[in-house]
Amino acid sequence: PGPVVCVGETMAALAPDPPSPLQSAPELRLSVAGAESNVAMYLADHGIPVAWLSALGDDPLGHRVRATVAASGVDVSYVRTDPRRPTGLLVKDPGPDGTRVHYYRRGSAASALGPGLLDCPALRTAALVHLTGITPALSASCSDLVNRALAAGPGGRPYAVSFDVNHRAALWPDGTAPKVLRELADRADIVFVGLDEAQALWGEHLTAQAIREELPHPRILVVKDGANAATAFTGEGTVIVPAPRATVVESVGAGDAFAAGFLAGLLRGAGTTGALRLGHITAASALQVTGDHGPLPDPAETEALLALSAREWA
Ligand code: KDG
Repeated sequence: PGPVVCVGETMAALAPDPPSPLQSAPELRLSVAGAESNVAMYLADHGIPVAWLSALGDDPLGHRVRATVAASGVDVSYVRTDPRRPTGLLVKDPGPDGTRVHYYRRGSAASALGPGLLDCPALRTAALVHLTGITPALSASCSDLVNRALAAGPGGRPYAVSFDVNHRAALWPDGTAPKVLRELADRADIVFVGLDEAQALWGEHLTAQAIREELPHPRILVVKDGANAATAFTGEGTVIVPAPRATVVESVGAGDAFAAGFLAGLLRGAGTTGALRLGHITAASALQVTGDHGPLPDPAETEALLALSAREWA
């Protein structure tokens, strides 16, 4: 297959280190945060050719983001540099009730992206385009970009689209997220959504099966239930793979890692069960680190995990 193309904003990220409330934290760690570039970096770790499409400011943080994503083996040659707009920033505020995220991204370089990005040559050979529900919330032009990427002409789309719902409540102050994200997700080929995320968006008591009824069209729908299991609904039926026990240092980035593992599994022909397992294995790498991107197990260990019988895995 041609390479995967991940499209979306990546920001510089600041977080108190060690974790403590921002108001009094003595030191902050600078890193990089972006759901789609996280997916790209994990795909590259799995040996899948992948490009990341976005825009960054012509500023030191933008240069740092570009270099960090490139260092993971992702093709960043199509990332635009916008001389007039800054790179976005995310600041984490860990507190007793979890970590709150503060965004400084309005008017960022990536928020000015629009449907014109889809003329990028990288998309001519792409087998799969990965998008998330973050992008349509960034600006009207970003929303147009996602809508256009999901539009199917008479002959269908030239590439498959995967879409991670990635509901970020802070980005949807007008309350339109449930409707917009359901409509977008239902037009994608492959969809990832968290059980709790779907319940917050579309109904507190939804089961995985009921979420499938909300999103009947995607060829593959993956409903992730955190440390319990992930369920894939496909044309051939429903597959549930329990999550292996994992050490949890910080869960941010685990959803992106799961998506990358699942997509890598599909692209390698591992089948639905193998793809779900590779999703869990990759998510476990993200759970073990405070940043979004942790090291994968070595390939031999991964192969051994994929070869386990269902009973040995669970
Ligand atoms: O997906 C994990 C974070 O890196 C991600 O949430 C940051 O892209 C991000 C966003 O917009 O919140």
